[in-house]
Amino acid sequence: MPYRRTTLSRYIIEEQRRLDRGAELIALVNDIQTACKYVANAVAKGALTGAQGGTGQVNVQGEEVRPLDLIANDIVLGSCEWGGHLAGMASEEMEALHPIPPQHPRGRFLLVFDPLDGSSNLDINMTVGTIFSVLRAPEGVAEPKVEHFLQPGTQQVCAGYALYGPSAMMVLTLGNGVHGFTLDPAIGAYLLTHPNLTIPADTQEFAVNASNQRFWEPPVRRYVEECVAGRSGVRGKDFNMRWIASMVAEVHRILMRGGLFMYPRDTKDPAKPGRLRLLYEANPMAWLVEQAGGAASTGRERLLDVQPIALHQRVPVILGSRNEVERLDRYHAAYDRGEDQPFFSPLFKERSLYFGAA
Ligand code: AFP
Repeated sequence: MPYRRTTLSRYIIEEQRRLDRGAELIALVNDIQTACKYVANAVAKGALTGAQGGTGQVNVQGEEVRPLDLIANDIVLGSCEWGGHLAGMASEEMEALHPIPPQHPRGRFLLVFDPLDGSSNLDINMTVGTIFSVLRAPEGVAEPKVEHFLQPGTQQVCAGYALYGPSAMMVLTLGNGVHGFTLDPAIGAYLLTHPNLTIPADTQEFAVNASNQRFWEPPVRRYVEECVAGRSGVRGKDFNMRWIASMVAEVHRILMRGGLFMYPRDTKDPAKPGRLRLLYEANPMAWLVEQAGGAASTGRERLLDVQPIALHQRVPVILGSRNEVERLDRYHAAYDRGEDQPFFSPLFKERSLYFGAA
Protein backbone atom coordinates (compact mmCIF):
# COMPACT_ATOMS: atom_id res chain seq x y z
CA MET A 1 0.00 0.00 0.00
CA PRO A 2 1.77 3.16 -1.19
CA TYR A 3 0.33 5.28 1.63
CA ARG A 4 2.17 3.12 4.15
CA ARG A 5 5.53 4.03 2.64
CA THR A 6 7.85 6.24 4.62
CA THR A 7 7.82 9.80 3.41
CA LEU A 8 10.82 12.05 4.02
CA SER A 9 8.68 14.03 6.48
CA ARG A 10 7.86 10.88 8.44
CA TYR A 11 11.49 9.73 8.34
CA ILE A 12 12.81 12.95 9.83
CA ILE A 13 10.09 13.08 12.52
CA GLU A 14 10.87 9.48 13.53
CA GLU A 15 14.58 10.25 13.55
CA GLN A 16 13.88 13.17 15.84
CA ARG A 17 12.02 10.88 18.28
CA ARG A 18 14.61 8.13 18.10
CA LEU A 19 17.73 10.24 18.39
CA ASP A 20 16.23 13.04 20.41
CA ARG A 21 17.15 15.59 17.74
CA GLY A 22 15.86 19.12 18.20
CA ALA A 23 12.61 19.90 16.42
CA GLU A 24 14.32 22.93 14.88
CA LEU A 25 16.64 20.80 12.76
CA ILE A 26 13.76 18.63 11.61
CA ALA A 27 11.71 21.68 10.64
CA LEU A 28 14.71 23.04 8.74
CA VAL A 29 15.09 19.79 6.76
CA ASN A 30 11.42 20.12 5.97
CA ASP A 31 11.98 23.61 4.55
CA ILE A 32 14.92 22.30 2.52
CA GLN A 33 12.79 19.54 1.02
CA THR A 34 10.14 22.11 0.08
CA ALA A 35 12.80 24.20 -1.64
CA CYS A 36 14.05 21.17 -3.56
CA LYS A 37 10.54 20.33 -4.76
CA TYR A 38 10.20 23.85 -6.15
CA VAL A 39 13.60 23.57 -7.85
CA ALA A 40 12.73 20.10 -9.21
CA ASN A 41 9.60 21.59 -10.70
CA ALA A 42 11.47 24.49 -12.30
CA VAL A 43 14.20 22.21 -13.69
CA ALA A 44 11.68 19.69 -15.04
CA LYS A 45 10.10 22.34 -17.25
CA GLY A 46 13.40 22.56 -19.14
CA ALA A 47 13.27 24.69 -22.26
CA LEU A 48 9.60 25.52 -21.51
CA THR A 49 10.72 27.97 -18.81
CA GLY A 50 12.48 30.05 -21.44
CA ALA A 51 15.34 30.14 -18.93
CA GLN A 52 17.95 28.34 -21.01
CA GLY A 53 21.36 29.74 -21.97
CA GLY A 54 23.48 32.11 -19.91
CA THR A 55 22.57 35.29 -18.02
CA GLY A 56 25.71 37.10 -19.13
CA GLN A 57 26.70 37.25 -15.44
CA VAL A 58 29.69 35.59 -13.82
CA ASN A 59 29.46 34.43 -10.19
CA VAL A 60 31.99 34.73 -7.35
CA GLN A 61 33.65 31.58 -8.72
CA GLY A 62 34.24 33.22 -12.10
CA GLU A 63 31.70 30.84 -13.67
CA GLU A 64 28.89 31.72 -16.02
CA VAL A 65 25.56 32.05 -14.22
CA ARG A 66 22.48 30.36 -15.72
CA PRO A 67 18.99 31.76 -15.15
CA LEU A 68 18.06 28.61 -13.23
CA ASP A 69 21.07 29.09 -10.91
CA LEU A 70 19.51 32.36 -9.79
CA ILE A 71 15.98 30.94 -9.65
CA ALA A 72 17.15 27.96 -7.55
CA ASN A 73 19.16 30.26 -5.28
CA ASP A 74 16.14 32.46 -4.69
CA ILE A 75 13.93 29.42 -4.02
CA VAL A 76 16.28 28.06 -1.33
CA LEU A 77 16.64 31.48 0.33
CA GLY A 78 12.90 32.12 0.26
CA SER A 79 11.96 28.63 1.50
CA CYS A 80 14.45 28.54 4.38
CA GLU A 81 14.82 32.08 5.72
CA TRP A 82 11.37 32.50 7.30
CA GLY A 83 11.15 29.43 9.56
CA GLY A 84 13.16 30.65 12.54
CA HIS A 85 15.67 27.78 12.34
CA LEU A 86 18.55 29.60 10.72
CA ALA A 87 21.00 32.25 11.85
CA GLY A 88 22.37 32.73 8.34
CA MET A 89 22.98 31.24 4.91
CA ALA A 90 25.77 31.10 2.34
CA SER A 91 25.48 30.04 -1.28
CA GLU A 92 27.73 29.37 -4.22
CA GLU A 93 25.85 32.09 -6.05
CA MET A 94 26.45 34.85 -3.48
CA GLU A 95 29.81 36.33 -2.62
CA ALA A 96 28.58 37.56 0.76
CA LEU A 97 26.52 35.84 3.44
CA HIS A 98 22.75 35.99 3.34
CA PRO A 99 21.53 37.35 6.69
CA ILE A 100 18.07 36.37 7.92
CA PRO A 101 15.78 39.31 7.11
CA PRO A 102 14.78 41.27 10.24
CA GLN A 103 11.07 40.38 9.98
CA HIS A 104 11.88 36.68 10.57
CA PRO A 105 12.99 34.98 13.81
CA ARG A 106 16.54 33.64 13.98
CA GLY A 107 17.56 30.11 14.82
CA ARG A 108 20.58 28.04 15.80
CA PHE A 109 21.71 26.68 12.43
CA LEU A 110 23.70 27.79 9.41
CA LEU A 111 22.84 26.59 5.90
CA VAL A 112 25.42 26.44 3.11
CA PHE A 113 24.39 25.30 -0.35
CA ASP A 114 25.05 25.06 -4.04
CA PRO A 115 21.59 25.76 -5.47
CA LEU A 116 22.17 24.11 -8.83
CA ASP A 117 25.35 22.09 -9.19
CA GLY A 118 26.23 21.01 -12.73
CA SER A 119 24.11 23.78 -14.22
CA SER A 120 26.26 23.94 -17.34
CA ASN A 121 24.43 20.68 -18.17
CA LEU A 122 20.99 22.29 -18.17
CA ASP A 123 20.97 23.25 -21.81
CA ILE A 124 21.51 19.62 -22.77
CA ASN A 125 18.87 18.30 -20.33
CA MET A 126 21.28 16.32 -18.19
CA THR A 127 21.10 15.57 -14.47
CA VAL A 128 21.81 18.45 -12.09
CA GLY A 129 21.26 18.85 -8.34
CA THR A 130 21.17 20.98 -5.19
CA ILE A 131 23.80 20.28 -2.53
CA PHE A 132 23.34 21.41 1.08
CA SER A 133 25.07 21.26 4.45
CA VAL A 134 23.76 22.32 7.86
CA LEU A 135 26.10 23.53 10.62
CA ARG A 136 25.42 24.83 14.14
CA ALA A 137 25.79 28.56 14.70
CA PRO A 138 28.20 29.10 17.59
CA GLU A 139 26.39 29.55 20.92
CA GLY A 140 25.06 33.08 21.38
CA VAL A 141 25.76 34.18 17.77
CA ALA A 142 22.58 35.66 16.31
CA GLU A 143 24.22 37.48 13.42
CA PRO A 144 26.91 35.15 12.11
CA LYS A 145 29.94 36.39 10.23
CA VAL A 146 32.01 34.48 7.70
CA GLU A 147 34.32 33.13 10.42
CA HIS A 148 31.34 31.33 12.03
CA PHE A 149 30.75 29.38 8.81
CA LEU A 150 34.38 28.23 8.63
CA GLN A 151 33.82 24.89 10.39
CA PRO A 152 35.35 21.58 9.29
CA GLY A 153 33.01 19.01 7.72
CA THR A 154 33.05 16.94 10.91
CA GLN A 155 30.79 19.62 12.44
CA GLN A 156 27.93 19.08 9.97
CA VAL A 157 24.60 18.06 11.50
CA CYS A 158 22.81 17.32 8.23
CA ALA A 159 24.04 17.03 4.64
CA GLY A 160 22.54 15.92 1.41
CA TYR A 161 21.62 16.62 -2.15
CA ALA A 162 18.53 16.75 -4.30
CA LEU A 163 18.98 15.19 -7.70
CA TYR A 164 16.99 16.34 -10.71
CA GLY A 165 17.28 13.52 -13.21
CA PRO A 166 14.91 11.07 -14.88
CA SER A 167 13.30 10.96 -11.43
CA ALA A 168 13.86 13.54 -8.71
CA MET A 169 15.48 12.29 -5.52
CA MET A 170 16.66 13.54 -2.15
CA VAL A 171 19.58 11.76 -0.52
CA LEU A 172 20.61 12.81 2.97
CA THR A 173 22.31 11.97 6.21
CA LEU A 174 21.64 13.14 9.75
CA GLY A 175 24.68 11.16 10.90
CA ASN A 176 22.83 7.87 11.01
CA GLY A 177 23.45 6.34 7.59
CA VAL A 178 22.49 7.59 4.15
CA HIS A 179 18.95 7.30 2.86
CA GLY A 180 17.49 8.03 -0.57
CA PHE A 181 13.96 9.27 -1.24
CA THR A 182 12.28 9.46 -4.65
CA LEU A 183 9.86 12.28 -5.39
CA ASP A 184 6.42 10.95 -6.27
CA PRO A 185 5.06 13.78 -8.43
CA ALA A 186 1.50 12.45 -8.05
CA ILE A 187 1.41 13.28 -4.33
CA GLY A 188 4.30 15.79 -4.15
CA ALA A 189 6.18 13.80 -1.50
CA TYR A 190 9.62 12.20 -1.31
CA LEU A 191 9.22 8.48 -0.50
CA LEU A 192 11.94 6.32 1.04
CA THR A 193 13.16 4.09 -1.79
CA HIS A 194 16.85 3.61 -0.97
CA PRO A 195 17.38 3.02 2.78
CA ASN A 196 20.88 2.52 4.22
CA LEU A 197 22.94 3.10 1.10
CA THR A 198 26.38 1.50 1.23
CA ILE A 199 29.40 1.88 -1.02
CA PRO A 200 31.38 -1.29 -1.73
CA ALA A 201 35.05 -1.05 -0.66
CA ASP A 202 36.28 -2.16 -4.11
CA THR A 203 35.37 -0.92 -7.55
CA GLN A 204 36.43 -1.10 -11.17
CA GLU A 205 34.95 2.25 -12.15
CA PHE A 206 36.50 5.69 -11.85
CA ALA A 207 35.41 9.21 -12.82
CA VAL A 208 37.76 12.07 -13.62
CA ASN A 209 37.95 14.80 -16.25
CA ALA A 210 40.79 13.23 -18.23
CA SER A 211 41.30 16.36 -20.33
CA ASN A 212 43.08 17.82 -17.27
CA GLN A 213 45.67 15.04 -17.25
CA ARG A 214 48.62 17.26 -18.11
CA PHE A 215 47.83 19.45 -15.09
CA TRP A 216 47.58 16.62 -12.54
CA GLU A 217 50.13 15.80 -9.90
CA PRO A 218 52.21 12.65 -10.47
CA PRO A 219 50.33 10.41 -7.96
CA VAL A 220 47.03 11.05 -9.76
CA ARG A 221 48.62 10.44 -13.16
CA ARG A 222 50.08 7.21 -11.82
CA TYR A 223 46.70 6.05 -10.48
CA VAL A 224 44.80 6.79 -13.71
CA GLU A 225 47.51 5.30 -15.88
CA GLU A 226 47.39 2.09 -13.86
CA CYS A 227 43.58 1.95 -14.15
CA VAL A 228 43.73 2.51 -17.90
CA ALA A 229 46.39 -0.21 -18.25
CA GLY A 230 43.74 -2.58 -16.88
CA ARG A 231 44.38 -6.30 -16.84
CA SER A 232 47.74 -5.89 -18.55
CA GLY A 233 49.06 -3.51 -15.86
CA VAL A 234 49.90 -3.63 -12.16
CA ARG A 235 46.24 -3.56 -11.11
CA GLY A 236 45.56 -6.81 -12.98
CA LYS A 237 41.95 -5.90 -13.73
CA ASP A 238 40.10 -3.77 -16.24
CA PHE A 239 38.50 -0.46 -15.23
CA ASN A 240 35.63 1.48 -16.74
CA MET A 241 35.50 5.30 -16.82
CA ARG A 242 32.59 7.74 -16.49
CA TRP A 243 32.40 11.55 -16.54
CA ILE A 244 29.08 13.42 -16.38
CA ALA A 245 30.53 16.79 -15.26
CA SER A 246 27.82 17.03 -12.61
CA MET A 247 29.05 16.18 -9.12
CA VAL A 248 25.60 15.27 -7.83
CA ALA A 249 25.14 12.73 -10.61
CA GLU A 250 28.63 11.27 -10.08
CA VAL A 251 28.23 10.93 -6.30
CA HIS A 252 24.78 9.46 -6.78
CA ARG A 253 26.19 6.79 -9.08
CA ILE A 254 28.84 5.98 -6.46
CA LEU A 255 26.20 5.67 -3.73
CA MET A 256 24.23 3.33 -6.00
CA ARG A 257 27.00 1.01 -7.18
CA GLY A 258 30.37 2.18 -5.92
CA GLY A 259 33.20 3.81 -7.84
CA LEU A 260 35.78 6.52 -7.45
CA PHE A 261 35.23 10.21 -8.22
CA MET A 262 37.95 12.78 -8.23
CA TYR A 263 38.56 16.41 -9.07
CA PRO A 264 42.15 16.45 -7.83
CA ARG A 265 44.58 19.28 -7.29
CA ASP A 266 45.88 20.57 -10.62
CA THR A 267 48.13 23.29 -11.92
CA LYS A 268 45.65 24.75 -14.42
CA ASP A 269 45.21 27.85 -12.28
CA PRO A 270 47.83 28.03 -9.52
CA ALA A 271 45.47 30.23 -7.46
CA LYS A 272 42.97 27.35 -7.20
CA PRO A 273 43.99 24.14 -5.41
CA GLY A 274 41.05 22.29 -6.94
CA ARG A 275 37.79 22.98 -8.69
CA LEU A 276 35.20 22.01 -6.11
CA ARG A 277 34.15 24.18 -3.20
CA LEU A 278 34.85 22.89 0.31
CA LEU A 279 31.88 24.11 2.32
CA TYR A 280 28.93 23.40 0.04
CA GLU A 281 30.21 20.73 -2.37
CA ALA A 282 33.08 18.70 -0.92
CA ASN A 283 32.02 18.56 2.75
CA PRO A 284 28.40 17.45 2.34
CA MET A 285 29.39 14.85 -0.28
CA ALA A 286 32.31 13.64 1.84
CA TRP A 287 30.05 13.11 4.84
CA LEU A 288 27.47 11.23 2.75
CA VAL A 289 30.20 9.02 1.31
CA GLU A 290 31.72 8.30 4.74
CA GLN A 291 28.29 7.57 6.20
CA ALA A 292 27.80 5.04 3.40
CA GLY A 293 31.08 3.30 4.25
CA GLY A 294 33.25 5.00 1.63
CA ALA A 295 36.13 7.43 2.10
CA ALA A 296 36.79 11.05 1.08
CA SER A 297 40.17 12.72 0.94
CA THR A 298 42.14 15.56 -0.59
CA GLY A 299 44.83 12.96 -1.36
CA ARG A 300 46.75 14.20 1.68
CA GLU A 301 44.08 14.68 4.33
CA ARG A 302 40.62 13.44 5.25
CA LEU A 303 38.28 15.95 3.60
CA LEU A 304 36.08 16.32 6.68
CA ASP A 305 39.13 17.38 8.73
CA VAL A 306 40.11 20.28 6.47
CA GLN A 307 39.87 23.56 8.40
CA PRO A 308 38.21 26.07 6.05
CA ILE A 309 39.87 29.46 5.69
CA ALA A 310 37.44 31.09 3.24
CA LEU A 311 33.76 30.84 2.43
CA HIS A 312 34.22 29.91 -1.23
CA GLN A 313 37.47 27.98 -0.73
CA ARG A 314 38.26 25.26 -3.27
CA VAL A 315 39.75 21.91 -2.40
CA PRO A 316 40.99 18.77 -4.17
CA VAL A 317 38.38 16.00 -3.91
CA ILE A 318 38.88 12.23 -4.08
CA LEU A 319 35.94 10.15 -2.86
CA GLY A 320 34.14 6.85 -3.19
CA SER A 321 35.07 3.21 -2.67
CA ARG A 322 37.35 3.03 0.34
CA ASN A 323 40.16 0.89 -1.06
CA GLU A 324 40.63 3.12 -4.12
CA VAL A 325 40.65 6.34 -2.06
CA GLU A 326 43.20 4.80 0.30
CA ARG A 327 45.34 3.73 -2.66
CA LEU A 328 45.38 7.33 -3.89
CA ASP A 329 46.30 8.52 -0.39
CA ARG A 330 49.22 6.05 -0.40
CA TYR A 331 50.37 7.26 -3.82
CA HIS A 332 50.30 10.88 -2.61
CA ALA A 333 52.19 9.98 0.57
CA ALA A 334 54.84 8.01 -1.35
CA TYR A 335 55.26 10.86 -3.81
CA ASP A 336 55.58 13.43 -1.02
CA ARG A 337 58.24 11.27 0.67
CA GLY A 338 60.06 10.90 -2.64
CA GLU A 339 59.87 7.13 -2.28
CA ASP A 340 58.49 6.23 -5.70
CA GLN A 341 60.40 3.83 -7.85
CA PRO A 342 60.82 4.55 -11.58
CA PHE A 343 58.46 2.57 -13.73
CA PHE A 344 57.76 2.21 -17.41
CA SER A 345 54.31 2.91 -18.82
CA PRO A 346 52.65 -0.36 -19.75
CA LEU A 347 50.61 1.59 -22.27
CA PHE A 348 53.25 3.36 -24.28
CA LYS A 349 56.35 1.31 -23.51
CA GLU A 350 58.16 4.41 -22.46
CA ARG A 351 59.08 6.22 -19.30
CA SER A 352 55.86 7.34 -17.65
CA LEU A 353 54.85 11.00 -17.57
CA TYR A 354 54.37 10.40 -13.89
CA PHE A 355 58.04 10.04 -13.30
CA GLY A 356 59.04 12.46 -15.99
CA ALA A 357 57.40 15.18 -13.92
CA ALA A 358 58.44 13.94 -10.49
P1 AFP B 1 28.70 23.96 -12.76
O1 AFP B 1 27.64 24.02 -11.68
O2 AFP B 1 29.28 25.30 -13.07
O3 AFP B 1 28.22 23.24 -13.98
O4 AFP B 1 29.94 23.15 -12.13
C1 AFP B 1 29.75 21.86 -11.67
C2 AFP B 1 31.04 21.27 -11.21
O5 AFP B 1 31.61 22.11 -10.27
C3 AFP B 1 30.86 19.85 -10.66
O6 AFP B 1 29.54 19.43 -10.59
C4 AFP B 1 31.58 18.96 -11.65
O7 AFP B 1 32.25 17.91 -11.03
C5 AFP B 1 32.51 19.86 -12.37
O8 AFP B 1 31.94 21.16 -12.29
C6 AFP B 1 32.74 19.42 -13.78
O9 AFP B 1 33.39 20.39 -14.48
P2 AFP B 1 34.46 20.15 -15.65
O10 AFP B 1 34.66 18.68 -15.85
O11 AFP B 1 33.87 20.82 -16.84
O12 AFP B 1 35.69 20.83 -15.15
